[in-house]
Amino acid sequence: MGHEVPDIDCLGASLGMYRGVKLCGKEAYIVLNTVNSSIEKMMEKVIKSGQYNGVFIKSELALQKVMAGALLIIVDVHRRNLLECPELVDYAKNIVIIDHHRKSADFIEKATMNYIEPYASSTCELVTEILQYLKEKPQIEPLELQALMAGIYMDTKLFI
Ligand SMILES: [Mn+2]
Repeated sequence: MGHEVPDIDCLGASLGMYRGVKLCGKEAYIVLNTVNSSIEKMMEKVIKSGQYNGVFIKSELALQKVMAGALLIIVDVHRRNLLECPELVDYAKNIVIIDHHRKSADFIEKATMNYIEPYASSTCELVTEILQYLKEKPQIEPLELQALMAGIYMDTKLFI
């Protein structure tokens, strides 16, 4: 799960971690309630590819999965009130946060693991790094790589 009104860094990081979890042999889902204009183009590609049917789920289904013990991975945000679905935090037993924003006072304290690195260009950069450590020569779909690249590209303002 990312933040509300997700941007391309958020979507790229979500797709990257989706692949990471799949590479670990586990089921994975991405929480997304509505598509906004900044991720519209990428989501069109995602849907067109036909590879992600049932992957994007809404808050209600995510809540059920979290209540059943699913690990909650939060990307590109670490403040409860900015989440796509804040309630997930209340019910998740295990939470991992991956973010590049400067830590604010109201960060989610109950997280099992925090990877908050303000010196990283983007969450996509952090996720790209994680993928390399998850598995030797990870097989990542071209669309997911595109999304990760797009996130880095956007958050660095075209690498500036
Ligand atoms: Mn970002």
